[in-house]
Amino acid sequence: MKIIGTAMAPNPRRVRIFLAEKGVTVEFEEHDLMLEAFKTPQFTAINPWQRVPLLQLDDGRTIAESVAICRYFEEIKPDPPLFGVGAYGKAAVEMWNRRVELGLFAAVAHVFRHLHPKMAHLEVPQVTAWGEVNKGKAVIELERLDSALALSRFIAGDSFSIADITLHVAIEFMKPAKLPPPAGYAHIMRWHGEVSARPSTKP
Ligand SMILES: N[C@@H](CCC(=O)N[C@@H](CS)C(=O)NCC(=O)O)C(=O)O
Repeated sequence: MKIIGTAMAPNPRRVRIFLAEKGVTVEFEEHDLMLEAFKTPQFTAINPWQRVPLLQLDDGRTIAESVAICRYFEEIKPDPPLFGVGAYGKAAVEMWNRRVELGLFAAVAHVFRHLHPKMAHLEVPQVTAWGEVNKGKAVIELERLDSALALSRFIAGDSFSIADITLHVAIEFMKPAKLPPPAGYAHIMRWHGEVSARPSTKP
């Protein structure tokens, strides 16, 4: 099996961190998304959405979407559990992962994709006003997340989970999106210091 992607792009990075936390090694086939590597007819044939990461199993079946790929490995290797434990724990991780993914991660991605000149050939059309609107949405999400992290060690409670991986990558994505670092959010900074010290999150 192999994972097709661009290693440092945010979504493939989420999967790489997840696998490092699991202690699972999977071949990574690197292509440069900036060179439109995922818009070719060959790649479009295996993923019409033209996005990565994409997990390709030995029998030829594929799984797209970062969370779905992580779910696959959670089922194969349940320890350490990164999708929560028990009814409440699993639901809490799902809730926080979706909140972060649909909230901060999406806002930062829209800022990057709609405002960064290097993305003009990939995000067609770039809508400057939408990029600008998402700067404000990112701030609202940061405020909410900071309040949540005042109450717990990790975003979904006492244990590290996939929701922390999504949040970590979203925060790191702010730099290439040219958003100011979240230095004013004390609880996010406390949490970010701890998560950044984990070997899995080293580039
Ligand atoms: N919802 C998807 C998003 C995947 C995605 O947007 N990947 C970006 C890289 S971070 C991509 O493939 N970009 C290629 C392009 O825009 O052409 C997931 O979670 O995997």
